[in-house]
Amino acid sequence: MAQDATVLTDLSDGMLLVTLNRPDKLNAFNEDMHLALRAAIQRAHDEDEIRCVLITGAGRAFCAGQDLGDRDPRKMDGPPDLGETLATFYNPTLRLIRSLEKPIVVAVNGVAAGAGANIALACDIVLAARSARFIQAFSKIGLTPDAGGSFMLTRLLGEARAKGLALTGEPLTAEQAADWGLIWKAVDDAALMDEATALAHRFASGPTRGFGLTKQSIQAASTNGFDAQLDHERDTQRMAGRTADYAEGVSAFLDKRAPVFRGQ
Ligand code: T3D
Repeated sequence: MAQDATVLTDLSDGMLLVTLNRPDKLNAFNEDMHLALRAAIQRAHDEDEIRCVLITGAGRAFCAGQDLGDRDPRKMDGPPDLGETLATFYNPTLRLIRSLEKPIVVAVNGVAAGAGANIALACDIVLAARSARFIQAFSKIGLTPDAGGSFMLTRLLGEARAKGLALTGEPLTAEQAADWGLIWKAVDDAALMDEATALAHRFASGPTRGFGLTKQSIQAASTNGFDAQLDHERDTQRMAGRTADYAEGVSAFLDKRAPVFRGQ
């Protein structure tokens, strides 16, 4: 693993650890880090051996969103086309995260601002250090929530809290984020990585295809009506019922032993 890379990856026992690695810039996104994160998530799509992803940040922050040094208006000919940068850099990664048929755990080790906060929120299980803060920093620089933030905040919190966070740009503590249902859990700083790693390893030895279908089903529920969702459950359960891991789970229960899931 190249220690100077903007994203570090390490695969162990089915878990791909992905570390955003620009600590001097609070892991803000430059183009290189965008491409490296995307490549890491694409790898998780492509390799059967990877059964869970854990994302965290190097140093004291999780991610401060876009590197604003790359957006200095005094060094540009005219206003940038930020729609183009979203389409080129952020949105493909967000789509890869949401469509990955394997769990993604995030350990938010420090401040998560702008797109950094929203990338974390797009993942499946968000654990955050008690000292971490979630900041919809966009309004402070005249922008609007991106990286899926307008979608996730509104669905997870409702319009009142989504607008409150987006318009004020006030930091939300990890504890408050957990109380509001924005994240899974706030964890003592010293325990964060151990807890996140244990959870990710647990997922990495679980019924991977069932997990993938569960993600799909819960994500579909935010746009489906009740009838459509019942049909969706019928279809996903049909697929889950045909997996080897389902047969193993039921056999293990009947044999009164622990199941050995192979992700098949
Ligand atoms: O542009 C597009 O393509 C559209 C997409 C946009 C997506 C977005 O994410 S827009 C939002 C961009 N992010 C921000 O506006 C957050 C900016 N950062 C902050 O507000 C603060 O740094 C934090 C609240 C995150 C943390 O504050 P604090 O006091 O803990 O740290 P600090 O002193 O402000 O930052 C430490 C260093 O990191 C500092 O560098 P220095 O002085 O030590 O050399 C600071 O400049 C650097 N840094 C922090 N955030 C960024 C950054 N450098 C570049 N870009 C950053 N986003």
